[in-house]
Amino acid sequence: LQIEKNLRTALDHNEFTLHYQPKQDILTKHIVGMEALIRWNNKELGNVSPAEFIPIAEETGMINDIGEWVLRTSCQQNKLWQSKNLHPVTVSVNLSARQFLDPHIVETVTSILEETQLNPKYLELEITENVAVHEKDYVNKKLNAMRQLGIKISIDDFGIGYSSLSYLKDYPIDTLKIDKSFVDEILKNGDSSIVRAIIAMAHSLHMSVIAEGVEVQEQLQFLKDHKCDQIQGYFISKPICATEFERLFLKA
Ligand code: G
Ligand code: G
Ligand code: NA
Ligand code: MN
Repeated sequence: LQIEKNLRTALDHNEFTLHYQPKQDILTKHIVGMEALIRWNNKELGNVSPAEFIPIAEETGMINDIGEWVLRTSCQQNKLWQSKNLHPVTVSVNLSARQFLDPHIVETVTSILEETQLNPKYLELEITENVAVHEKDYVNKKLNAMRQLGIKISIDDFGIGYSSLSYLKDYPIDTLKIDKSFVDEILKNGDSSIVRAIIAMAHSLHMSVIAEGVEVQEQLQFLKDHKCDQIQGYFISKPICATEFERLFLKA
């Protein structure tokens, strides 16, 4: 309740910031993207994890305004870096199911792209499998409208959702993001069959595949041996503020 009350005024009080976590091409080792992750510091509550307040924002509907702020801020930041002639990368933004299902989401993304002048190819939306369980024609229409804008779509936390796999070949999806729980299993000897299966499936569906939660060299090597395209995780970097991201990953 205390969280909900303070969350209502958090946008007006500028209490949110974004952190960015790099995504690395596994072969070239170049940083090719970053995931924007929201952070909240409140005077009364201190730092509150998004794992705690995002579900509340979803239940109360506040996620629409907060999510719009995340989208605008990450597009602005990415455009700013590109204007400074830094190496261009894609920014990935988490979109909760409620945001995806909002009837105005395509217009919102369109106007933010216009407003910030970010080339759409440098924006990716990460949606979860739970979106796929909604009415198929509606989801497909929306994904196609997003694709038409020129942005990319990835499926976050892939493999742990409740949806069937049948949507994968019909929906216009660019990337599968292997859930951390499967990446963890690489270290438990002989239990990496799911990771291998997801990589093979992504490639046979002409999608790219990224592994999240990569923490050690052994996982990276396994993913490289099995032709995973990109990695994200503490092994490369934890999520960091914009200033640090620019200094560490975008400067030559
Ligand atoms: O960054 P961290 O690991 O603390 O994030 C915890 C959870 O919050 C993750 O599931 C992440 O996807 C989610 N999250 C972080 N930022 C955003 C955001 O901007 N929008 C949404 N919908 N979820 C976010
Ligand atoms: O649900 P989603 O995949 O968006 O969650 C992203 C969250 O995972 C972020 O909060 C980020 O802080 C966390 N994260 C990113 N890389 C790692 C990692 O290598 N190990 C662990 N434990 N968490 C990670
Ligand atoms: Na994510
Ligand atoms: Mn995830």
